[in-house]
Amino acid sequence: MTIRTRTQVGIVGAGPAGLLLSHLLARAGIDSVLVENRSRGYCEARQRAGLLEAGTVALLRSAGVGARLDAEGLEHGGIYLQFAGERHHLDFRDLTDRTVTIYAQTEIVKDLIQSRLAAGAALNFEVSRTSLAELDSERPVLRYLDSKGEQNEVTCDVIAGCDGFHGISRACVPSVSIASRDYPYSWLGILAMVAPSTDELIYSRHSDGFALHSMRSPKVSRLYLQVPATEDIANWPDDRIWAEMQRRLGMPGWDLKEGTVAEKAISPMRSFVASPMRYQRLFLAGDAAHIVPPTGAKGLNLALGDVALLSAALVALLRDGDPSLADAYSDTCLRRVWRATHFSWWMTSMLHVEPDADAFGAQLQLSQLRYVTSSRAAATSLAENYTGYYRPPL
Ligand code: RFL
Ligand code: PHB
Repeated sequence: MTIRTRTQVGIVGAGPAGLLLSHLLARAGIDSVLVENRSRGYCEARQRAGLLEAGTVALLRSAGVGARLDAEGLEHGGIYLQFAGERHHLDFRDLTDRTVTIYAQTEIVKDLIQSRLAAGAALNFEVSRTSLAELDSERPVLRYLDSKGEQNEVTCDVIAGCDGFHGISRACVPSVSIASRDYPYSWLGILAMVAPSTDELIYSRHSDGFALHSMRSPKVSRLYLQVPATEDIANWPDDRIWAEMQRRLGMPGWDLKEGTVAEKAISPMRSFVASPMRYQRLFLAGDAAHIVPPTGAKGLNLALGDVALLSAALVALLRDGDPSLADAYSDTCLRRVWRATHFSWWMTSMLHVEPDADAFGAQLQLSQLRYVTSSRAAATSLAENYTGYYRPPL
């Protein structure tokens, strides 16, 4: 037997994009049904992003889900860029009057799930066989098997594909066009149970490869190492990871504290943009439409920025009968996405060692690093992109 229901917006995916969209729509009186193929526990534990632009912080605050972020987030006024044995500070407050905030994606997801469930929202975890149909009709359909194995069919006004890079929604946009780059390296990321050894993030270009010292809280550090694209995590016992971190991040007179490695994983690096981000009554948002390498810390910020635009567009469309924002949605998002795509590619290219690097490539990177740490104009350009060139609408 098929369970048939009706909603205004069918949302695929309980990542930050899908969850914030369902929250913003509910605040405007629009109902939604959200389906997610993983468990709630899995979504709340998946280690990913950690750095929020100023505009993203303002967006979460204005959406009424900023209380724990305000209490626990770590506000940073800059970053360190390290290369050729020197560590330089870029002061974002001075350069742009803006800051960034460390607050883990896992915490945003927990805050949003809690707030949605407290409001009685329909969040369906552990679904399977999600599929979309009748997208070019007035009533697109979302089908899935629920966690009990029952067939469900939800008739919607609109469907939002917030199902990440490996989801099903993007393939439902006919003649979608893809622009992408794969990078010849990956990031090995660890979560370490040790207080951060730095007050602000350190991005280090070392001749053995890139390293990043980030953090999650005053007691937990998050660190990354550039490794070959095809690297196997089995080749990286904890003592090898720490030895490499010490080599790539070390500076005379500065101590990198080591601790228990609670988690480690390797992620590939890719730039990918799908366009358009809409087909009739299907709208894509977040990683379902675009991904960036993590060097610029843009992925989560772009995903939340997309749904800020999308929720405003859907409220205008479904409540007021005004299609203008929905019609502009894809172009508006893609302008922001391409700015972040360029910035992320540029940061990545400046800081990573190419497997076939020659002296010419290495000297260009060093020259660029010297330029952004000595020219106020160049530093300001980095700072305004890093802290968020486009702000999401509030
Ligand atoms: P998500 O988070 O991937 O969520 C998509 C959800 O959809 C579900 N799903 C389905 N559900 C039902 N049916 C199906 N057929 C489905 N297929 C998939 C998935 O299970 C999942 O729950 O996408 P969303 O919401 O667009 O959010 C995007 C962000 O997660 C991503 O951009 C960031 O994590 C990227 N990122 C960073 N972004 C930043 O802004 N700042 C950072 O500091 C930062 N660091 C990072 C990162 C990503 C990383 N990795 C692992 C890729 C660091 C790393 C290491
Ligand atoms: C993180 O804390 O996970 C993080 C921070 C900055 C980046 C990438 C990842 O550029």
